[in-house]
Amino acid sequence: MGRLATMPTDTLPKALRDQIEGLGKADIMVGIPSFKNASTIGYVVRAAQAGLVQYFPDLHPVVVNADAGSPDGTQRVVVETEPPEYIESILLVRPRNRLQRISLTYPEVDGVGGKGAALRTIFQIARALEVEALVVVDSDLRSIVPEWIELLAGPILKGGFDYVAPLYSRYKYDGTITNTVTYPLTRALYGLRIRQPIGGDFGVSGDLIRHYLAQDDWTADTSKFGIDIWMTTSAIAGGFAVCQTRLGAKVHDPKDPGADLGPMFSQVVSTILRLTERHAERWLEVHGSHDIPAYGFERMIDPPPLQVDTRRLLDEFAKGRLTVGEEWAAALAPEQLSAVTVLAEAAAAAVEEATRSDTPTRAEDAHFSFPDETWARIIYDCCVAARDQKLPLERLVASLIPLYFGRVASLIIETQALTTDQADLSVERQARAFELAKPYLVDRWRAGADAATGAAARRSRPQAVMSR
Ligand SMILES: Nc1nc2c(ncn2[C@@H]2O[C@H](COP(=O)(O)OP(=O)(O)OP(=O)(O)O)[C@@H](O)[C@H]2O)c(=O)[nH]1
Ligand SMILES: [Mg+2]
Repeated sequence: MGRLATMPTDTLPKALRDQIEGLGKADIMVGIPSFKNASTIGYVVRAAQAGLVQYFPDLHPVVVNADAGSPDGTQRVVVETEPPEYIESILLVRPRNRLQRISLTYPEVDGVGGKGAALRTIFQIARALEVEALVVVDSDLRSIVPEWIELLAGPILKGGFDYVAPLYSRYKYDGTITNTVTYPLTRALYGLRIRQPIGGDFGVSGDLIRHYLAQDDWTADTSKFGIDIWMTTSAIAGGFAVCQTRLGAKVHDPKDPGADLGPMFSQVVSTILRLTERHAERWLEVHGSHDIPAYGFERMIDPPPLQVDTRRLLDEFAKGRLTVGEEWAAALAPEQLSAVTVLAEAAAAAVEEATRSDTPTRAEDAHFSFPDETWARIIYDCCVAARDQKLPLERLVASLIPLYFGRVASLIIETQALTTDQADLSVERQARAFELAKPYLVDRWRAGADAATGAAARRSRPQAVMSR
């Protein structure tokens, strides 16, 4: 395999490179990042194998699991899952090439491990094997079926697309980081209505993989959960052809935003703010938004419900006044700061009502509403504050978490009696609010940039005088 010697896989450890060399060539790859997913990954591997065998019997397929070194036997499950021959026998398909499958422990990137580090290894392997299409799927999926592989790779292999984002129905309280930040912000900034920019299940072309590996903006957050928004934004900013594919319902390990999603929010939002600054030239001139091509049959499936502790969300928001009030004052424009102060008071009152011993009111029934426009402007204030380095990015984003909790609580209160489809209308309404408020962002962005240039000019003036 002399071919591989020239491939830039050199940041991979030698043992890994040997393993990759043993794989030879591949046209299509499914990459599965994992961390303690022993109970669910076997099903994902079987579905991926079945999809490759059934829909791409003429290609050279490979399945790669990049695991964090999970102590629960995740990797053992992967290598012990029924082999491709089993799939061939149950599907009655005779593929032209034998499917290969490996599970490896991925190396950290600059000392940081996480989903993004796992995906970086997956990209490196995909590049070394010169695959035409890479499909990435999460290892905690319950609703994946073999067809997902076709739906995610088809637009690349048959339609000439480079990036395929998932389109699925998620329970109305699932995907709250997507619904409140990444969807409306990506849509308003770049003008593309990508409904699930951090869904976790993607198709990527060989060209885009090479582009990813050539970027020089990898950070610790990208090595963790910042990876999904980094992939989507880098594809858009790089001018790659992006589409969506209809996968049905997303069912996976449930997460309660108030309890589980703080760190993920920080990693995702730090990344999107950083990229907003980096790609300002790509979005400053964009007005409005448009749909992007969607692929696949529309199915009607209802995802199962998810329990969320609304009282806790309101409480965390109210407590933000004490814990991060100073950061709010530094990051937010005066109108947003006073709106937030009033809202946090209301949240505190709702929590008190909900904990009363005599006639408690459920937190879901509280009169509490966090307006779309206030939320959109808060996010825009944070974009500007991050660019101006008003605070270290970590502190800025940490102070946004209680506000996100307040915003999510408001959406839950508003949509509790609605179906998932109906609740989606609130997310669409909010996305339009982001578009309508975009001139506010552009004005602040340009004014700040002028001020920065002016300040730089003023700083350099005395020198000019001296040198004269
Ligand atoms: N390799 C690796 N994979 C990870 C790590 N943490 C999470 N993952 C994988 O990343 C995927 C997504 O993680 P989840 O915890 O399901 O994230 P989620 O909150 O469901 O995110 P969404 O599905 O985007 O809503 C899963 O396949 C995890 O196994 C990690 O530290 N290392
Ligand atoms: Mg998940």
